[in-house]
Amino acid sequence: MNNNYVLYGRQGGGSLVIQFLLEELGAAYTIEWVDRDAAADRSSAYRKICPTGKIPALILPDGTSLFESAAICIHLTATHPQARLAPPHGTSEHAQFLQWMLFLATGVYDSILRYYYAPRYTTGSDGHGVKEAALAEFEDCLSVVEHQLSTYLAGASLSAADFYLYMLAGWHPDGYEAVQKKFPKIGALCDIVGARSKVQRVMDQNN
Ligand SMILES: N[C@@H](CCC(=O)N[C@@H](CS)C(=O)NCC(=O)O)C(=O)O
Repeated sequence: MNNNYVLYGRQGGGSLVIQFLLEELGAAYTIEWVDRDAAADRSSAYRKICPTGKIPALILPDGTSLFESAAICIHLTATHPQARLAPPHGTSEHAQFLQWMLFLATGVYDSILRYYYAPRYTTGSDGHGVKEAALAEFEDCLSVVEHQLSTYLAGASLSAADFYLYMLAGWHPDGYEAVQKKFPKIGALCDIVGARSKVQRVMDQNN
């Protein structure tokens, strides 16, 4: 066992936020890119690491493997409190942080998955209606965020929730430009996150 994290991901996929956080923390990690088709096979070796076959998954320095992006993010903030990527535990800002992490995972992330994987969500011959409804729900979720947002999602400085939102906003089918136009406060927050050199480095690696 080495003492590094091992991140399992796919370029531009849900591993992005984990990579942002690992970079921000200055943590030692390696990345394994997972082939989508291979992971879809229930007997693939990857299923032993992540039983859902989805990315991201993270192997912790003690060898434990974790899946579910929000859980991984929350764990990283809890084990690196000095990095202040979440408000202090037990405060109302931390409660808001948890609220947004869960909303981003179950509302925003889930709806955009339905857009990109529409045929899975219908027994009909094409997923067109599913796709349209999914995009509408994704934008509804973003408007909930937009209406509640001041500068950051939780507390007075950047938290993992802001990095998570940045990743998800970038998956809008019309890109960040559409988000900036429709959701100016989210757009301004994305500008702050996207201007960080570590985020830019990760984005370059994911192109
Ligand atoms: N709830 C999961 C969702 C993970 C997920 O669906 N990841 C996508 C990529 S962004 C994936 O691996 N899709 C492959 C598939 O569904 O076949 C999380 O937050 O980690």
